Amino acid sequence: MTQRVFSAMQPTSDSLQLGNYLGALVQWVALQDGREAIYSVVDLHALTVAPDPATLTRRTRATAAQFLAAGVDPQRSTLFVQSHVPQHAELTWILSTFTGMGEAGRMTQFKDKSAKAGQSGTNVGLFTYPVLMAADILLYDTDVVPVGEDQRQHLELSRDLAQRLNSRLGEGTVTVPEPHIVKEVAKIYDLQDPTAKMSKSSSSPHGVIDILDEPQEIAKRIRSAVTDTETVIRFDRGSKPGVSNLLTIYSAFTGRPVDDIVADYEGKMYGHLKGDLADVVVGALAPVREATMEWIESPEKLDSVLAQGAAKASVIAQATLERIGGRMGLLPLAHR
Ligand code: AQP
Repeated sequence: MTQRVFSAMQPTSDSLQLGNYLGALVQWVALQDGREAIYSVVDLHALTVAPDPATLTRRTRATAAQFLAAGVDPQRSTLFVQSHVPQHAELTWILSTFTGMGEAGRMTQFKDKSAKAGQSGTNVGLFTYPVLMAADILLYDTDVVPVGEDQRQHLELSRDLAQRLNSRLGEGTVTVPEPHIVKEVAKIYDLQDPTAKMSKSSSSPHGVIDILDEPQEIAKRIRSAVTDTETVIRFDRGSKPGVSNLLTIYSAFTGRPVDDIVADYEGKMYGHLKGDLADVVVGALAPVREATMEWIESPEKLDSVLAQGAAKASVIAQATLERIGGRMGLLPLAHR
């Protein structure tokens, strides 16, 4: 049987950052070959940060536009907005009754984000966020989930919940998903703080490359990336996190092994590496930026792609929800 792939991103920014692009989106595009792919802009997840309404709407379209611009093909794959398929919220409720308070409380993303926001700024949605993510994945009987390393723990919870459903409600209730994490680009680090992951919601924008940034801005951020006081270009995540991050990005865009790149830069200065990397990144992102703008300038066309995607996704989602509800004893709605 054809494997089914599902993955999603939150519309929490006008532009995806380089980690979203290399850690996830590039894999999404590749996984469309020979598999059935379903990709979503998860706007319900983004509500956990209480976005301004107009901003959320704009970012939802902009995020979908970037998926399409990067190569998600709506002829081959299903692309939809999470809130257009209400079964996500329904399954979340069901799954929350299978989730222990303890296991939800152990999620490091919740611990980090709630520590930053403080008790008054932390909503219940942030706590149940991984349950909604599990619902996203399990609704589609997903075999494979391409994500970055930062999402591994959430995916583990989705797997535990799938196994729990199958053991309580009977084998075959849902498919147990497998992660697809590409080791080399599993984590792209902040250019100013290369021990922290690059993130859309980073406290300082200087360490983040937004894929829609102007070329000069991208070049500037790469040139001012934090390195170290040595002058040798080599890959060593422990003692040279900044240089190693630059090498990872270089390798991801050129498809060349890190060792080959290191060999090319023997005896050269960090400035050479940064200058060349800026050219590589700017060159690779220019067509994505251009195609994104074209989609954003045609909102009707974009909304129509998303509506078709939601219609396709709903059919699968409803079948799964009815199967789970039926096995739990929820009374099926009689046909009149
Ligand atoms: N730095 C990263 N390196 C590799 N992969 C990354 N991803 C995110 N940052 C990196 C992957 O991108 C996808 C986006 O997921 P998301 O939009 O649900 O949010 P996230 O993981 O929390 O990403 P951000 O950019 O840090 O968003 P905010 O700041 O809004 O929380 C996922 O597949 C993720 O693994």
